[in-house]
Amino acid sequence: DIGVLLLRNTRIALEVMRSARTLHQSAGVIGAPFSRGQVRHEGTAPDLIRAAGLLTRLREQGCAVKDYGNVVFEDLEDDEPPGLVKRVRAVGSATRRLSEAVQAVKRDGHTTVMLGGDHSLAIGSIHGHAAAVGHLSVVWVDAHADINTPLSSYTGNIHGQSMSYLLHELQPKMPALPSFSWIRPCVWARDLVYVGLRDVDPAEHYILKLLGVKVFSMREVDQLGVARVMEETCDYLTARGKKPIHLSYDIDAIDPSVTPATGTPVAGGLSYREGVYIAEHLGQTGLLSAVDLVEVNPLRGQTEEAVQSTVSTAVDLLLACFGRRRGGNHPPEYRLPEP
Ligand SMILES: [Mn+2]
Repeated sequence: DIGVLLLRNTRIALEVMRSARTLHQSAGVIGAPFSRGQVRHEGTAPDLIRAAGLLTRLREQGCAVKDYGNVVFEDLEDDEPPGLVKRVRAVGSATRRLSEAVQAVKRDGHTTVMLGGDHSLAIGSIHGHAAAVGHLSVVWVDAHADINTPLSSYTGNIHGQSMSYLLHELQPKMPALPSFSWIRPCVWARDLVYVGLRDVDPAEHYILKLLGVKVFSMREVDQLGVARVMEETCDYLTARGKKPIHLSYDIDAIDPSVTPATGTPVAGGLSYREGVYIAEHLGQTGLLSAVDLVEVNPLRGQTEEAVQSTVSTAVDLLLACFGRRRGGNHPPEYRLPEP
């Protein structure tokens, strides 16, 4: 009867949760509603991703979850007019606050889940992660390389420059920006892998070649298949020792037919299945220490369905990072009920 079924299912859920605790899976979730240099207030991506059940579903699959809420950013309305870099003070301040928030989550022992917001936030997220744990590997899944320097950028958009602030090798090419003086570069080019690129500026291509950065563009995904791309990614990153992995996942890496509600969609992206595979694979390494899920932008969805599809894909990517398998999961101590 229904009562027995409910009891049994509750017991299964408890067993799943217990088994996950023995795996020490725990997520510390931070919302960062900040995009294009501005604090966002209504119907933001972090709130939509939570409303789509991210926390509940992580707990149901056995992951301990602590929600740290949204970072409170300074609303710098009187930012300097755009020059070399757009809204430089606002972004400098926001990324600094996020770096501090990420450090606090890492001190509590969780895998950080940062819900953006735009990809400039990775400056703060990666900086804070490295400040807390030291030497990192970075897997940057994106249609774009986001590695322009402030001087090579055509647009002045900081969300297209994030990696340049973080890479040791690029520091001689970086102008001094007052609001960014707190940042210490913390990633070496050999510890960075890109997956999914298909819209790379000439200066970015030059930088990637100059520094010898490992890149699996959509061409390599087509050529090798996503399984081999991820195998090679992890072999490359762990060849000189196992370091914590920072996954910076831009939703625009996925094809815009699946995730249309994003600021800079580019045709020819990862399928839903390839996108999930990447998250599953990195989740299985046991090294995943921080995840950014950025560039979900409800304002850019043409329809309610477009926003829903984008948000639910973001949730599925995060569930895959924390152990969800498409072939199913069960706790190791599960036993079939006896008649
Ligand atoms: Mn990006």
